Amino acid sequence: MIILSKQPEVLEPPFSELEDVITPSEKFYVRDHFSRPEIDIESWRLSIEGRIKKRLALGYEEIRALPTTSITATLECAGNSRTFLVPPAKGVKWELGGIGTAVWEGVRLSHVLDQAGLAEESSEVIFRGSDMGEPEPDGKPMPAGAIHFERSVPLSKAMSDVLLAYKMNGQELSAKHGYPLRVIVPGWYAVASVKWLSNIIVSDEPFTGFYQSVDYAYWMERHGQPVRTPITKLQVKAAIARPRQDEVVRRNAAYEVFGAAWSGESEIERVDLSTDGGVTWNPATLLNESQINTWRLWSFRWQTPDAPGTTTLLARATDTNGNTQPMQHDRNHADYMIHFCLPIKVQIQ
Ligand SMILES: Nc1nc2c(c(=O)[nH]1)N[C@H]1C(S)=C(S)[C@@H](COP(=O)(O)O)O[C@H]1N2
Ligand SMILES: [Mo]
Repeated sequence: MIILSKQPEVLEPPFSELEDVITPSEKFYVRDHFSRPEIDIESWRLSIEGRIKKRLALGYEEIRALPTTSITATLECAGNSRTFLVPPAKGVKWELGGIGTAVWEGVRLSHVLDQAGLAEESSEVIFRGSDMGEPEPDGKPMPAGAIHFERSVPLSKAMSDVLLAYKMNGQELSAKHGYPLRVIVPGWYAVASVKWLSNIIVSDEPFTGFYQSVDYAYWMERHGQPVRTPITKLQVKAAIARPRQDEVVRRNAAYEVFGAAWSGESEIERVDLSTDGGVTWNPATLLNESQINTWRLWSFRWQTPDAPGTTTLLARATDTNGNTQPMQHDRNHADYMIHFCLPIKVQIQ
């Protein structure tokens, strides 16, 4: 793994090592904001509170005894591919590896909320992690002191497909990925998938916590006015795993270009590839069956040019909702949601 930060720990695998739809857990990227919390499983409780009828405090064994559900979901950090931004952006210098797909097993959030009983005015569900600290100053307005890592989803999302996961790829969740329990919000940027979950707070108003409205938020234009908006759904995106950036490829040879494509709450319909910097495009072959909120691997057989030189490869995904990747980064997204067609430069020798 490439170490992007030691403390808090931020790791990404070399994306060029992509092989399968399911990312092995030890190759799954890690993004912490604070030092990892130490959890004593005997005294640990998941508290469900706020606009509910009955307050709950569930122990680990009680949660494991609830009905089990498994989902396959791709998680991507909202800052993934930040090194492609020109001029360079502040923040973690992700290349392509801030993404992975795992089988998550746990209990549906809706099941737990049903047990607690929702109050009529409930509209938002906030997740709090056990970890806390002071965010790194980066020019944004800072909270007054230490805060917990918190994120929310609207009640409609909470009741549809959100999972409280205790297993990843068939094994107990590791400390890195949120043991004993983490949220999985399928189809959303991974910031919403709170690790080391300790509290679920049902609220009757939109949540405005630091990681909801200041960080991991962007300016969206509504009626001509910029409105601070939380980052939610994954944007349609394809990434090239092979060749790597600056790879040297043989001229006049067949090269198997390989990568992945994904989109939030939608499915990948097609991936097109350009080997001439975006002048011409040809369809790539999609390899695995389409499954909601799971990436699709694709390949493209490239007959490399006769002459030595350099060229730029670009992949462009389109989803079943008709969304396709832009050629340029949307400046309103600042240094997040980086999903324009990412240029991979190669040398031909
Ligand atoms: N409690 C807590 N949850 C968290 C975070 C965190 O720092 N603390 N990081 C978030 C972000 S920004 C990402 S991208 C994912 C990373 O999940 P992973 O480390 O399992 O890959 O967790 C999210 N959940
Ligand atoms: Mo992230």
